[in-house]
Amino acid sequence: MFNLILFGPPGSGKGTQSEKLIAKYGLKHLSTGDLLRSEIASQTPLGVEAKKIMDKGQLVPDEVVIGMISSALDANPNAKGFLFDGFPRTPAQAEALDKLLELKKTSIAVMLALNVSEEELVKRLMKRGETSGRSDDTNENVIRARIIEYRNKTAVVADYYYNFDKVVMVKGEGSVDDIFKSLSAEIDQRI
Ligand code: B4P
Repeated sequence: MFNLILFGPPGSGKGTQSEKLIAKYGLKHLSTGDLLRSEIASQTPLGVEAKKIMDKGQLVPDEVVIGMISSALDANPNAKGFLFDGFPRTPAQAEALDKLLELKKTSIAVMLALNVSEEELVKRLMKRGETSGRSDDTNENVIRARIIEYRNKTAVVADYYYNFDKVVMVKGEGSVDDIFKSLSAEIDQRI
């Protein structure tokens, strides 16, 4: 089993690159953002609560997203491997993920971390907001709040994986295809 984390700030290209990587490598895509948005679309109690938090640009509580990931892992016993997109976003989520994978006798092979400047992130998310219908993409203040939340709570997750020598930084600016080639080269060395 090959498990990888695609890491980076909001708008760094995680969702964009994940689509291409799962098609190439046959991994199961687990995006906590997508899982939360599907709860919102179905108007479940979890979705109603999550929307209030996401609309402020804040992180949903750890126990909620860890529970969602745990269920998704159980629901895919025959997966070749998992691509985690937007998860883990806190050290507590990273520790929980390690434990869940250990129970399944597997682990994270690598964290690929996309590096993008803040101004480029804001530009991309504002542009996506014109068409995506995502309420967290339309307001610059909310976008900046998400980036601050990333700096304060999420960036440190990379340190957790640095301790295990599992982090590779990848340039996240340039064309989608060039970034995809760089990510693929790193995966090909390890898969
Ligand atoms: P996510 O759904 O994870 O959303 P994101 O970080 O905004 O998007 P992503 O990084 O995937 O977007 P992409 O770059 O592909 O999270 C949304 C919210 O959910 C969070 O704020 C939080 O509230 C909550 N949440 C999710 N996971 C959580 C967790 N684990 N714990 C707690 N809360 C959680 O795309 C951005 C845009 O850039 C696109 O329009 C794309 O077309 C464009 N783009 C991509 N690559 C480009 C390139 N190379 N050049 C130009 N544009 C590019």
